[in-house]
Amino acid sequence: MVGGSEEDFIRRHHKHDVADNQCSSSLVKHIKAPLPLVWSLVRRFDQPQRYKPFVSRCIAQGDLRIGTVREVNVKSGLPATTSKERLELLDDEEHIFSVRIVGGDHRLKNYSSVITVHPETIDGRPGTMVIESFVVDVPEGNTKDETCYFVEALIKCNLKSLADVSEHLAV
Ligand code: A9S
Repeated sequence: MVGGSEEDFIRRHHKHDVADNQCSSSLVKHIKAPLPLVWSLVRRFDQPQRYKPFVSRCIAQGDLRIGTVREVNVKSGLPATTSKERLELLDDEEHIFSVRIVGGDHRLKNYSSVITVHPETIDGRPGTMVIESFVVDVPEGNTKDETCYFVEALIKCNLKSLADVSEHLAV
């Protein structure tokens, strides 16, 4: 369900140029924790494992500047072991975080994602709306739907974990 303001934010920050051989989608998560706490987790390009359940290890060369690259190792049981990712945008004013995958032994080619966080009130208390969108090539032998379903399932896990970690820290 995409509410009014969600659509506006998606239109403004989550536009991706989607080629014929690509798929793209966006997901929204409402978290019962204040924006600064949620953003402090999202913005740590060097430590995705703070909330991402599939990441076992991450090494980032350098600091959180545009162009910094991280080597992500993921847990066993997934269709990959490593992912090499570049920080594309980290805006601490607008709360926009963007990463592009530039390598790894997985099948997500030309994957890039944008996360924006927005303050909101949930049950009369400070909350955060997180919007994450992506665009990725559809691999040979897969359909757009299969690819979107696969990536959306992983992002849903990441956003659920981000909510759990944030709400646990917020008590
Ligand atoms: O981690 C993210 O933000 C999003 C995704 C889709 C990451 C996926 C992944 O790390 C696996 C979990 C290993 C699945 C990559 C890059 C490829 C996969 O096949």
